[in-house]
Amino acid sequence: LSTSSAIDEPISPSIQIDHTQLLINGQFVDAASGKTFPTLDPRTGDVIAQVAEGDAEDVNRAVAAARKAFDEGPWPKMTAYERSRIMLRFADLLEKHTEEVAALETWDNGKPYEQAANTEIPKVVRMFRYYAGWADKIHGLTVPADGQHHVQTLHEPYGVTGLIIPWNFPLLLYSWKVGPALACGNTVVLKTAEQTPLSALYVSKLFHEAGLPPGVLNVVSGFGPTAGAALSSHMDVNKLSFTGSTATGKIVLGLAAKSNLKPVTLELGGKSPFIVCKDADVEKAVELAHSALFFNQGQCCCAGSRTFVHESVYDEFVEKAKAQALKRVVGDPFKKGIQQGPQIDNEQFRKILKYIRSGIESGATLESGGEQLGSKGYYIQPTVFSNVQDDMLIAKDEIFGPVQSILKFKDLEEVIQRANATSYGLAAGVFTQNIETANILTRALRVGTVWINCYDIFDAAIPFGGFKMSGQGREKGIYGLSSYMQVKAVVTPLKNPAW
Ligand code: TXE
Repeated sequence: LSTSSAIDEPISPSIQIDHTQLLINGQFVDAASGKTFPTLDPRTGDVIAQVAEGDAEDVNRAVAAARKAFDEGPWPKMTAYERSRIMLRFADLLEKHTEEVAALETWDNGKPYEQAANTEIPKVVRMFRYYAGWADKIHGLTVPADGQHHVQTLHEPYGVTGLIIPWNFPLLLYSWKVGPALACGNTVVLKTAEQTPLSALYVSKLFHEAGLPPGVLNVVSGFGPTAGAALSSHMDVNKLSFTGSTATGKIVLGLAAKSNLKPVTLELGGKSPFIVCKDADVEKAVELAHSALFFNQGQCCCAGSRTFVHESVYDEFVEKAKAQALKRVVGDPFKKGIQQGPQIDNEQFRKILKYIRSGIESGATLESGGEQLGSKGYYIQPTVFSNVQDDMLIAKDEIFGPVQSILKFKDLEEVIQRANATSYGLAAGVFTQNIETANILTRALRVGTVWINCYDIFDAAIPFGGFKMSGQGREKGIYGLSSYMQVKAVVTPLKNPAW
């Protein structure tokens, strides 16, 4: 395993924190209560900055600003082309500031800097360009209804949207929601995760520099039960989109129902099967199963967290998966070549170690890792379990950490039944050289995404979302766009049907 010395001496990121207040109506302001909360460096647990702590009163202020920006314009009243131009200018500015933004993301979240700078921020830029492209291409239909009427549909924005995001991909998920919401002409109140408030404030400032009018995009940092709940139950929010745990998703949906019945898009947890068939390219399957689980410290909703391997290649697979985990480079995420940084916070760190203990106690075979790495911060060794059984907690719950569980299967029917025997249904990986097998599995798996001989392909145009308790609605692509607009039917009598 990588040594812990690199972990004990964190590199100082060369960036200063400029924005820690709430962003309401185009201005950085303190919370009405004057309260702040610390945001922590996952490498050490030390305080990075004190951030304004928004609650219900601040959400009210932000929603009022977003309401005014929607009702009085100029955002929905601008031409779609003008909106698109502002989004494109923002994407250019963001691209120019990739290094600072990636540094903030790494500092606040603990993800490898190279991952943030080379993969995630470019994807955020791409997402805004993608949705900027849609802004002036949103069309209604003319409808050939029975009777003497001209019928058309208008695709209109909802109004004020409330967007609640988690900490695992702070800016990527910002782009998945803010991009389509703004492209359709909505205004936004965004509630960031309490663990990672910094990058959204920084980039939202850039958005205003790109020409975004005040009030169109408001950012409230704060906690779930206060700021998040106030946004979910607000009577003047017209649409809600939430990404986070299934438990909190249920609360948010309940608050939306009890208040004004606002529609809700939910992207929730997962326990995604990664199925390696007997005819798979084992080398490639090992490599991709490894990244499907360990990417982003295992903190992915679609992590391939149940690795099902056919009995004929099982021993070879386990041996290679173990070797791969032992090679994984863990350390200070600001260092070059680092593949894995610390977990987000003490709570997640404790939760993951508890699951590892439960795996050992329930009789799974610990092939590698299993412990904290270093003495500071929230680093965990890349951990691999084999001989995992379906009824073990590590095979049932979302661990959200660097813990791979390998299970053995005998035939297709059996693996389909076991893969589907979960309340989640976010994604699946299928590894086979046989097109028939791929087709059977693809259709049988009750999940929102199937990756065949690949994993974690996240193009802006590809829809993403869950079956069952992994969520409702879709994000990204044209499906994601439709979550942010409603359809109005317009019916006009035809005076002279003969024409
Ligand atoms: O999630 P929460 P947490 C899973 C993962 C993780 C677990 C807990 O298994 O271990 O969830 O993480 C806001 N009303 N995922 O506690 O609570 C909160 O402030 C309104 C999977 O961090 O779901 C934050 O902004 N909002 C997931 C957001 O919800 C509330 C990503 C997510 O927090 C609220 C993250 C409330 N009552 C965790 N309570 C994924 N799908 O990728 C909290 N929030």
